[in-house]
Amino acid sequence: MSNWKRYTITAALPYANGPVHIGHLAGCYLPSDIYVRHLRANKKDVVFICGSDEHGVPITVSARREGITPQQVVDKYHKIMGDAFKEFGISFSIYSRTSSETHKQTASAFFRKLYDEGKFTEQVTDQYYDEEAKQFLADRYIVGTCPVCGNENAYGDQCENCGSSLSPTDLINPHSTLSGSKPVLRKTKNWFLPLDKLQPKIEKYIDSHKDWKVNVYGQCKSWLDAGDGLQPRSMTRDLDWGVPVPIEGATGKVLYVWFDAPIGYISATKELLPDTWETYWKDKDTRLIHFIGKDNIVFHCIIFPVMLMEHGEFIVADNVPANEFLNLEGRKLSTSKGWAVWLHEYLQDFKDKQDELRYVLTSIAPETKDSEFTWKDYQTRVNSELVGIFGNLVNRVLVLTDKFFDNKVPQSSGNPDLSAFLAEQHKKVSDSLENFRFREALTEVMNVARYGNQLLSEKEPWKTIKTDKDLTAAILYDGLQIIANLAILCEPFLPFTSKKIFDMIQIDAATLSWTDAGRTDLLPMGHKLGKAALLYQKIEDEPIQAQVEKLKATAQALAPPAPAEKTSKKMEESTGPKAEITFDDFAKIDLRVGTILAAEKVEKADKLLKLTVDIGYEARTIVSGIAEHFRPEELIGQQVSVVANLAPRKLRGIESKGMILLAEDSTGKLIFAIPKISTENGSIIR
Ligand code: B3M
Ligand code: ZN
Repeated sequence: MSNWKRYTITAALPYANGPVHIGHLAGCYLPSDIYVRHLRANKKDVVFICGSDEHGVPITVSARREGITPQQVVDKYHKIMGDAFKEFGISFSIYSRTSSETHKQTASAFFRKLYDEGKFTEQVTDQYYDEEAKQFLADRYIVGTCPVCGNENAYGDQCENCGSSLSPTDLINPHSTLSGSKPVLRKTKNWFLPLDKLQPKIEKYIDSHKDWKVNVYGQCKSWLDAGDGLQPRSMTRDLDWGVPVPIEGATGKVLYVWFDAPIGYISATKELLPDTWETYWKDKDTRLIHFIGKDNIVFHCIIFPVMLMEHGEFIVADNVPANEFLNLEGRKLSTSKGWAVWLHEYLQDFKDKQDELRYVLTSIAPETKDSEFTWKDYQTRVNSELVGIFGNLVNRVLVLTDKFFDNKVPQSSGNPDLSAFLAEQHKKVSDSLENFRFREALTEVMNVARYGNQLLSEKEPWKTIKTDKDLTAAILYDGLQIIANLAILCEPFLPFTSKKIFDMIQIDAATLSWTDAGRTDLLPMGHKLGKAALLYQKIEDEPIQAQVEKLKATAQALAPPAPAEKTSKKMEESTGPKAEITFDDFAKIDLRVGTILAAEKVEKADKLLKLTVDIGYEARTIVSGIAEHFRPEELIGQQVSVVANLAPRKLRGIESKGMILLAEDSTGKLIFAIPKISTENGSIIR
């Protein structure tokens, strides 16, 4: 194990706007807990830091939705999450929160130092402002019609119907969700971290970490190598929920949540160790590791390190072992769509089965690519692996020892094969853990249990007892040493199981450490054992079925219709009759026949094509959301019907003049709505 003096291990601070689900656990809380438990078993000096992320728009949006204050939202979820983590055995040294006073002071002082030293650039930009609510609007607070698909409830940053990523000024007919009024653009000043200028510094840092997981290193590189490289990023926001910007002339502004949240790691360490926290953040011999999910990579590998470097007093992360995503029953996990298994509910529904879930989630952890949790697979793994292999071994060894040797460790003259095997397994598990390969580590632990089962079925102590007591003693002696080894090796993964085994073999766990694994004399001869009890119970079909049904019911109650249903619903709406209009209304529309002369993709917009259309009296640019339906080259020469007098609007910075008419059939296929016989460009349609 590498020679660091101490460790600061952080796990991403979950937003306190909803409970923790299995995706969070598999993504970062279980891997970090396993890693920390392994360090502690090696008697390392380690702090394990986490807490609730209580600022930012995610919180204020939830507050509005639930009709309570942001403070009530964070109080509610901070408690639910903290309690659930604890019950699940996630062994944080502290579970803090970013609304704490210590955090406010720490984050303000951090910002102030960078400000005083001239590390920020000031920039005035146009932002939407709600004149009735008297506040600037975060992207999520602006709703309007999606320029791509026509969804009337698209957000300022994204349309959830077609998935396009938008900026607020893309929206047609934007309005504020706070007051319903039409927002106006207003100038506002914010403080930016000039990531463009800092790029060389960041590159040097990333390049010195080619040892990072490929998914992490690769994502960092693609940010750095993107077209124009890194762009300045504002570290302040016009918002009323967060840490106030601690400088003059910044009333009504708070720190950007991604500025304050990672400083939360430091604040939490301060709260935990008021006198010695600095050694965990400033001493070069401390190894800092951030455990996160892949959506947080840029913040932990680029923005936070550069904040720390600019500050000057702190160490930066030596590793950021981010995981990919976990899917559930074939779909993406989603809090808002109710497609999730919530930890606090699992703990209620499956009493005392923490290790069962820890086992399954570690076995399928999305370490190198997205992976999938299904209830059926959960049941199978628990029944065939935990019950069938692990539990079965421990139980058989203890029951037979009780029966044949009065529950005392019998005599043996030693088994060099077993010593070699256990030493080898100990090394394998340790290596895998140190390299953040937790699935592999767990497999090697299970291989120890498999070996034990094989030993029993080959040597059959229940038969040999009739003819050879010494041989039987040697077999069970080996079996007992194997389960003592398992008690040590499984602890990072299955801490509840480990404790139960230690109780059954009547050994004080504190007297052994990780380095004792591999030994074949953990249990001395003659040592009196405790009472055997089953480690795991078989999981029947019924509770599994109940979970699947619960999942579907919650999702149905909460979620907007799934994409497929949505298309057909849209069809129904659009095929149903619309309200009557007058002839004069209709006559206002200038419909023309045109021909597409040129077509090209719009950069960074998956759905948009930029078209040049000849409408007889002129050729003009029309941006259309059809890129997923047609290749640009197949459109050249296509005749189309054009709404020629539609007010121009800007899409992705391109002025679009007019609209092309299309029909959508029941399968979602788009067909150009055009006169059947080709006509001259510019012909009026009426
Ligand atoms: N709360 C994002 C998230 O939950 C964010 C992590 C902060 S870590 C400093 O995905
Ligand atoms: Zn859309």
